[in-house]
Order: sequence, then structure tokens, then C-alpha cells
Amino acid sequence: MTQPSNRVFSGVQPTGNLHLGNYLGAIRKFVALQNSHECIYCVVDLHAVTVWQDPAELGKNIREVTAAFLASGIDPRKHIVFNQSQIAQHAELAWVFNCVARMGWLNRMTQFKEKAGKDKENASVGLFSYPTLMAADILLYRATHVPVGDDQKQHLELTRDIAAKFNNDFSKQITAQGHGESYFPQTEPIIEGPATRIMSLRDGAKKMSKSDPSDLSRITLTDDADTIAKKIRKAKTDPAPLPETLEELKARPEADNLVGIYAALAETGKAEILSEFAGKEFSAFKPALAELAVEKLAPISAEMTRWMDDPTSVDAVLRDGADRARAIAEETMKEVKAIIGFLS
Ligand code: AQP
Repeated sequence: MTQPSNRVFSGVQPTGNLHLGNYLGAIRKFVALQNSHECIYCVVDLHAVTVWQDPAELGKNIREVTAAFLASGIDPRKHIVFNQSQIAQHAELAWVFNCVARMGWLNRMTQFKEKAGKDKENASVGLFSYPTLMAADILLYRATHVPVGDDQKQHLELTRDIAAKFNNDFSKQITAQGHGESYFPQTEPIIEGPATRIMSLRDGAKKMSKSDPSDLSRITLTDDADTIAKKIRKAKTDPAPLPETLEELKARPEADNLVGIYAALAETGKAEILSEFAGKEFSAFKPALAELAVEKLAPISAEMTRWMDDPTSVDAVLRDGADRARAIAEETMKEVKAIIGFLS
């Protein structure tokens, strides 16, 4: 199989509470990339079970992420949408990468430290090796680009390190088997714009996250207009009016976050938002932000509900996507096994 020149891969975990950070930091970028790239978008359910998932909820959450993809404008006929556990090769390649990656590399991963917290001994082995599975997701399709939020930067660097070590360890076989100098590409992350790290509405120092115990910390894609307005009204801010400059804004994390959300929703920059709102109180800014958020999210939410009410169609999209993803995955794994020296 020849190395594709513009293939995008990315994923979202079906862990419930899909939020504005997931949308602005990832899903909206997925949509935009469809015009210029061949895209593969995955509901990463194998990643989800690295922490406990209620079996009675998991299926619904898988469909919800799929519904969010479709409602946001991802076209499953032109591109591929599927859930990870349907393709056994993700876990198979992850095993190979567990043998390529070094313990020291994984020990440096900050997301594991944050998620495992103080109780490291009790974290699953899967949570520790999460980044090698993520590398397998991406490299199984030899993707050239991965749109993600800022929190995934370190995992993308590890993916590049794993690809480089595999290419180096097996360089003779890779060349001899006609793949040129390297088999896996050096995948480029796409992390840009004002929404690479949306922060909690309750704490400007914490990332907006699905697992935050406070529902007021995030706007979810299924919140109705009143809930969105309430959450923005209650968002933590400081008493000063909005500043004139980006420099001043930087020193005020909660204000910076709300201006960043406004800019991302309006598809412009923070400077443009400040030029409109500098000197105004939050009592004027927050209703304008709520109105914009509702305008942008309500159509997505309505479309998500439509898909969620039709699980048979969602499942058909996932099955069709899996069939097309599997064809690529099988080919890659066949070549990887030959490179390693396994008998077929
Ligand atoms: N706050 C965020 N701002 C911008 N982008 C974000 N992403 C997540 N949070 C933000 C991006 O969304 C994509 C999907 O994320 P995920 O579902 O794979 O897992 P995550 O990063 O662990 O998401 P959460 O919401 O923060 O969940 P928990 O609470 O479990 O940690 C990724 O591209 C991610 O960068």
C-alpha cells in the first residue's frame, strides 16, 4: 500500500458529556478538513474503557459521539466514520507499539499523571499504555495529519517517536520489502486557532472536561438554550470590565477563556472581540456570548437528537465506515507483520 499524502485521522472518546471544548478544539476542525483531505474519524471506544464505563451507557455514548460527528457536518459517504472496537487491528498494532515504545517515554506522559492522580497503583494498565494505542490508531491508517486539542500534543509527539523508532529498528526490512526509507509517516498535529484549549467555566486554570464533577463547568452539545444561558451567566469572572489589549487579557484567565470561546464561535480572533467589547462589563458581554453560543449550537443539538432517535441509521453508518476502515487496517497489519518477520 502506498503512503497517502493527505490523510487525516482523529478520534473522540465516548465517555459522555460531549462539550464545547470537544467541538471547538476537535470536531469543528474535522468538518473543515473534509474539503482538503481524505478523513477517517473514529469513536475511540477502546480508549474509553481505560477507565470504568457503565456497559449500560457505553452503546448510547458511542452513538452520541457519532451523532455529534454527523450533526456537525461530517459526511460519512465521502469520508470514514466508525468505532474503534470494530477493527481488531487497532489493538494488534498497539501491542507491536508497546514493544517499540520505551517505559521511560510513557513515564513522561502528563495525561496519565493527571488522570491517575495520587492513586497510580490502582490505575488500569490500559490507562498507562493509552498513548501507544493512540499511536496505533493514527499509524494504522498511516495518517499524515491529526487535528486535536492542545492537551493531545504530547501524545502526538510520542506517536512521531514510535514511528521513527519502528522505521529505524526495521529499516533493512522496510527497504527490502519495497516501502522506501520509512514505513510510517511523521504525522503532523493540527493544533491552531483560538480554541485549542477551552477552559472550565468555573476555573480558568482547568481544562473544560467531560469528567469534571461540576456540570456548570462545561457547555455540553445537548444543553438547551436556557441551560447554555444559565451556565454562561454563572461562569466565573472578575469584576473589571473587558480590557483593551490581549496582553491585559492574558493576565485574567476566566475573561481570556470567555473571549476565546466568543472568538472561536464567531470564527475570528480575540483581538477583534476586544475591539468590540473593550470597556464593557461582563453583564453586557455574557448575554451576547450566550446568544452566539445558542445560535451556533442549537442546530447541532437538534440534528444530534434526530440521529439519536434513529439508532438503526447511526449503527449502519458505523458498520459501513468499519468495513472501509478494515480494508486499510488489514493491509497495513499484513505489511507490518511481514516487516517484523512474523510468518503469515
Ligand atoms: N477543553 C478542551 N479544549 C479544546 N479541545 C479539547 N479536547 C478535549 N477537551 C478540550 C479535544 O477533544 C478531542 C476529543 O477528546 P477525547 O474525548 O478524546 O478526550 P479528552 O481529551 O480526555 O476529553 P475530555 O473532555 O477532557 O475528557 P476527560 O474529562 O475524560 O479528560 C481531543 O482532540 C481533545 O484534544
